[in-house]
Amino acid sequence: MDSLAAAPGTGPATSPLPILRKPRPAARFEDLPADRTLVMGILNVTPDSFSDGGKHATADTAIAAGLRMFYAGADIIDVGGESTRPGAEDVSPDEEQQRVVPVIQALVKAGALVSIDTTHASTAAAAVEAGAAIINDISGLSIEPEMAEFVAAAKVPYILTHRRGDARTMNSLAEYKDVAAEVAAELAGVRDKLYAAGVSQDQIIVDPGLGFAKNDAQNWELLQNLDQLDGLGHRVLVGASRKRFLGTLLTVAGKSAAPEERDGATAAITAISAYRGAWAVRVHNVGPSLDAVKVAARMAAPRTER
Ligand code: PMM
Repeated sequence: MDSLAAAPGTGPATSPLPILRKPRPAARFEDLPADRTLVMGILNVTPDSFSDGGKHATADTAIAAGLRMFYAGADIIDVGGESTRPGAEDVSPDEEQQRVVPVIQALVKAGALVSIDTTHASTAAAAVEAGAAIINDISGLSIEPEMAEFVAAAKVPYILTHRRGDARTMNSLAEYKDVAAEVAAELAGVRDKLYAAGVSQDQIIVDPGLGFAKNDAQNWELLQNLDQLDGLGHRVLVGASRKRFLGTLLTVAGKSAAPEERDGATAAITAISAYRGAWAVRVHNVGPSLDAVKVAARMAAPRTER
């Protein structure tokens, strides 16, 4: 099975599962490096995600892909079972859990730190039970407000992403006078709901939600004004990877670049975000972003004597 060949140093292919390394102690959020920007690898276990849809439709291929990212150096693997692209169909929490739980269990067993990309509190709970250490909710509590109580009780970090509307309506809600100020203010509003539920300040990671109810120009404006998000006083995550505005930027002969052709531009955004002090970036192709983080860290280091 080709997933076995993919993970380096895994020994002979005697097991039907791609997990051949010894289980490692569970990775902990507190042990993540604090001296550089982190790289979160995206693992969509869905038949229809916009940039890698269908590639990881089964648990085995998803586990192999997650292990490849982990062994390549990804700090966090973000596992999602529901497509977030505009117009995507809803997936029931049951089906979502069937997709993600075996994948999370296998990655955690291998020693990876896993986040769960979900808008459903029951899926967040099942994922945490399976070993996930971070909840990544792109709905910003808007689909299931009870997520706030779960996050408070579970005491796990929560990624609060800015979005207006849902996958069906968000494109029509991209109207702002000052996109960075409004995104920061709307995030602060949801953050206050998290506080009211008992979530602590350092549990919250904020994300501008590039592409979620933002047009191309608004995405760039947000990236130019990331410091407005810093002002909220939380860690900041940037998720630009392979998004449409990069395809538009790289248009050749009137043809937008395909998602897999956007990894160079993604790594450039990683370098800039890292240089500006982002806590993490969320990317499909982890290798170039890991290099970009190293470049940014070196650039930011104090000048050495000649
Ligand atoms: N983007 C997508 C999905 N999940 N989560 C966070 N925190 N931030 C994002 O920008 C984000 C996300 C959509 O992209 P994908 O379908 O390629 O995962």
